[in-house]
Amino acid sequence: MSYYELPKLPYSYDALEPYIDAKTVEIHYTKHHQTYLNNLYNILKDHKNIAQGKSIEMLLTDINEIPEAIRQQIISQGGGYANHNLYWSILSPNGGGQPTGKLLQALNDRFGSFNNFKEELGKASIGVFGSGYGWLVIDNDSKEMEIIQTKNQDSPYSINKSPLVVIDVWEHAYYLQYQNRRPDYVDRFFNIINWDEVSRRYDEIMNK
Ligand code: MN3
Repeated sequence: MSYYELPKLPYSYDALEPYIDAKTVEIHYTKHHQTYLNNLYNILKDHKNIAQGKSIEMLLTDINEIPEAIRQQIISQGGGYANHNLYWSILSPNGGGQPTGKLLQALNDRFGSFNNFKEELGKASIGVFGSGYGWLVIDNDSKEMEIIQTKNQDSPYSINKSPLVVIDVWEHAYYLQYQNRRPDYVDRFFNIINWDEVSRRYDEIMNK
């Protein structure tokens, strides 16, 4: 199953400072993310046919085809792996600001303004009760943008949505630096969102 790999972090551990501290990035990536992948490997070890030729996104999209005995484990560990793949990829030390072009237009159309969008995604992320995520997604049927919350490691792919932006609000994502101040972490998260990458994803999803 060498096709499920830990994606290389596209920046150094300290690159996201002062918004996310180096120790948090290192532990989040080398321990939490890696552990989801390790656990996924262990589950699939005895079910090699399930993952044959399928990306993790495909596996989560067709989650009801997974045998019931291991379905929840795939949701948790496969979701944890996929959610973190996306999380690191949409962050950049050169991020922040606003997107441009079609994505900005779409955000303006859907949410009234970029600032309204920010406020709504922030509110949704801060408001997750317990561990989970705030997301900007595109519904695969309507192609409408939506802001949603998920719990634990549940994936938007499993509810027919394609993710654009993810804010991890598990405590492991911010506690070392922000302790209980989740709103501060979420607020500052917008300074490191890689809008070029999000725009690339937007075009890819809309052109599918
Ligand atoms: Mn996490």
